[in-house]
Amino acid sequence: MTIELKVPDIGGFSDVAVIEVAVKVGDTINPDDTLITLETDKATMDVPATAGGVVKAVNVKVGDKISEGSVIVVVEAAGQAAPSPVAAPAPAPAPAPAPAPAPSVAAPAAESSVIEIRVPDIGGFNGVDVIDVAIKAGDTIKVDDTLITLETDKATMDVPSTTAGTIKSVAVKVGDKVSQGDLVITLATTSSPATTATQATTPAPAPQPVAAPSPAKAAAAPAPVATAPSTGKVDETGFKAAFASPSVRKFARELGADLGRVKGSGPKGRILQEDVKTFVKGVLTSSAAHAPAAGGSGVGLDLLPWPKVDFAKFGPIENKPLSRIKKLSGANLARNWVMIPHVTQFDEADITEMEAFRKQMGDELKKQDVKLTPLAFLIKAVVAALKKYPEFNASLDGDNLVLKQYFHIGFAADTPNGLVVPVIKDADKKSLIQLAQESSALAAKARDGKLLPTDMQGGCFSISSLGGVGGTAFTPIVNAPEVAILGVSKSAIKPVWNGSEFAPRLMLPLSLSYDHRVIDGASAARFTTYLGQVLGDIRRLML
Ligand code: CAO
Repeated sequence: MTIELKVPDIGGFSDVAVIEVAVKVGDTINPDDTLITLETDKATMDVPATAGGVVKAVNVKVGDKISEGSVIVVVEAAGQAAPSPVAAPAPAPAPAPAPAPAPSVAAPAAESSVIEIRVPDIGGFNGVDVIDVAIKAGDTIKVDDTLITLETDKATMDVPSTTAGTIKSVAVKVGDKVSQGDLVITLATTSSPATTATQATTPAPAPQPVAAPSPAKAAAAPAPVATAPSTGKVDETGFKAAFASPSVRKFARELGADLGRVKGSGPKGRILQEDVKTFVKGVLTSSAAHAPAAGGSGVGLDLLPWPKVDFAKFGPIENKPLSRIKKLSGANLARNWVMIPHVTQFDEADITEMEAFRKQMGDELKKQDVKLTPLAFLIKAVVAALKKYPEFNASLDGDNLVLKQYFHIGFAADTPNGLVVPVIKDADKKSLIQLAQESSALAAKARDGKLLPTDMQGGCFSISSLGGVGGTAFTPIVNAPEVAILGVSKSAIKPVWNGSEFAPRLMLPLSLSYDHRVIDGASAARFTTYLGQVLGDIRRLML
């Protein structure tokens, strides 16, 4: 059904100037989205849509003079709502309406054969970026076809369709931020009404993470430093006095931009949306070059621009764009590397007896289909060390240290999609066998790309074990907002002096990187020494 959205009663004004047009043909709009901004000699006012749908025609342009009843846009309406044909004026900026709580299920719309597919449970994340929209209105899709791809700061995940059919409308676009329950598409189903009714009450499957970034990336909670630098404190007086339309004010509020500091390029110096974007970009660029240290200690950095070299001048080259995951994890690794003053403490643990016990138990446990690797012992030993040295189980929050009383241990897992860091929750309450079972189940889930965001949340401390691969030592990057990470390399038999002779012992190399703002070198040495004692004599774990 097509609907004309017209200029509503605008307080008796006629021939009012259109100063902004916020929509274009092909846009999918929701009720309350701003269509145009009008300006009288007294005020500017946004005219919001009262109906959602796809914009088929835009009948006004900037500079037009319009009055009550003029047609603004023609939309192809989505869903069953019979909208008022007249848009309502919004002379003052209104806060964005909170998204209506909606179940993460496909709910039937007006006709039993048209359903809505909404964002399912995405692990408690809100305002998640839409980075890809794989479908468009008119497409025919099958169950499990990817609709959109979302990206949190921990993972990207595809949202699949729960139902087959033909897409009537798409409610999201790249760059949107969505939360559980937000509408993704409306769909004319190809299933029978009976099937559709069943599907309508079936929860949509949780989105599948495509991959998550390296351990330095997958943090337990948002890092103490915002991912995007703040645009500064908003001066309310300056904000109110700024010459800008309500929609631009709302846009600036959403971005936290101080309108009083934005230079307007519109008629009579009016601030346009583009001006706000330029202002925010400027702040972000300068913030990146003067990045404050995590925790707000305010250390500034003046970085030289990246060298530009024409490599082709020196020999043949091939350009290969970085993958999205590499770009994402790279940004986080760079932040953690630059903002955290890292020190790495190296040590060795004598695991001769531990390995003998593991092998002995391993043969017994194999019958129960449990594979006992050194990782389970490492998790146990790390929990014991975190209990003894609580500042390692902490996060910086400004000038405060948040000490955690729970023991969730992350471990880096190498997968075809990249590195992910699943987290074993309440590791202190689990036996060696349970830790072995859970770590191998999580590693298998990671390799199959089936980890959920919740599987990667809440970590207190990370272990990065390259023991199964090789190497003698490395310097892992702390997984902010954690304050330390244990790197483990391949164990090797070495001659160790026992007071009277050299004895062959199996030595496990440990590389503990830590945030020197929180942890002193002596504490780190005590931590790895204690780890060595525990791994050297695992009976200590029972003390
Ligand atoms: N020294 C010697 N051998 C070791 C070892 C060590 N430190 N750690 C594991 N091994 C052995 C295991 O005993 C196993 O041997 P068997 O097959 O003969 O029993 C073999 O290496 C392979 O172990 P695994 O890798 O399957 O199991 P795991 O529990 O040790 O590790 C996991 C699981 C998920 C951590 C691992 O598979 C992995 O992905 N590691 C890579 C992590 C990574 O890339 N880190 C770098 C991140 S950058 O900081």
